Amino acid sequence: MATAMGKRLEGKTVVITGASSGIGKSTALEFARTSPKNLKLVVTARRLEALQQLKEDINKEVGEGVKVLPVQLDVSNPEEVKNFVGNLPEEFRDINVLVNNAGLVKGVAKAPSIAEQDMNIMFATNVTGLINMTQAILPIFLNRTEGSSGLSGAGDIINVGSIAGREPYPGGSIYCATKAAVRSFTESLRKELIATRVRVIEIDPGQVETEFSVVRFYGDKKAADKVYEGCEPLTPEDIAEVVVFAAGRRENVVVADTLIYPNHQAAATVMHRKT
Ligand code: NDP
Ligand code: 8X3
Repeated sequence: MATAMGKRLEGKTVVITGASSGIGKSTALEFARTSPKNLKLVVTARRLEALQQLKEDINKEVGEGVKVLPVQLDVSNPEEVKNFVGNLPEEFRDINVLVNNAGLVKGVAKAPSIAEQDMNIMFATNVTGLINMTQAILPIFLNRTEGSSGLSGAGDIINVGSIAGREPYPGGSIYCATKAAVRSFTESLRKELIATRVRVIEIDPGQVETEFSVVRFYGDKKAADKVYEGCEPLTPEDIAEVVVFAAGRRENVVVADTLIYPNHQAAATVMHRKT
């Protein structure tokens, strides 16, 4: 029997950015597991092969009730984002949920030694990419008339921020600034959309073990592994469960803002490690 959450998600179309790995990939799987009978998932990222594998994994696990569409999309490319909705097959265009998850960090350099290229890619992906995706999909939400509330519009924008957006730390100035920008944009947007049924949701994870640190250290897996030494980070599934929980609430409930730590963490820079 479907859970209340599963029923609420039934028939929806969900777009996830950054679904080739980590939190985005787990979020796609969690949506499929929660509402396996009738769901459409548009999974996007730059690595198409990983998305195709994800589609196979989902259909193997939950069957064909979940229609998965892998779409190669670089959110840092404004033209690709502009063409995204128009290029979707008709049956995937009536989007209900946008999970703005694609994001990355590059390096631990401090000013004045931060590489311009790293700065640009972080802003273009984490900030401009997220805003462009939101602007591309929001008109679909605003055109929707739903329910007896008298308010127009419906849909969920779920932005993956970070503890880094709340608490800047040395060696993360650009990444932290991008996530603070996400936080600020999200809060403005929620206020701008107050007369609609669109829900604007921010989910801020603490430390999660994904490819995030491997990307931060330019592919150096040893350096990445050190980040998690002596502690038990969150898994991407832990965050995926919260994303799906937020999307699966009754339409009048907005899980506006959530900070999720592993047990050993109490701030961006306060962590207990076993020695
Ligand atoms: P991963 O590196 O495992 O996943 C990042 C995803 O983003 C990948 O699927 C990657 O896909 C995608 N991505 C990166 N650049 C682009 C781009 N230009 N266009 C489209 N997709 C892109 O890391 P996480 O799962 O940890 O990261 C997901 C989100 O969670 C990020 O926004 C991150 O900032 C945030 N976060 C992570 C935390 C952590 O500790 N791991 C903590 C707090 C927040 P591809 O390379 O195929 O394009
Ligand atoms: C990722 C968390 O603290 O490594 O957003 O920047 S942190």
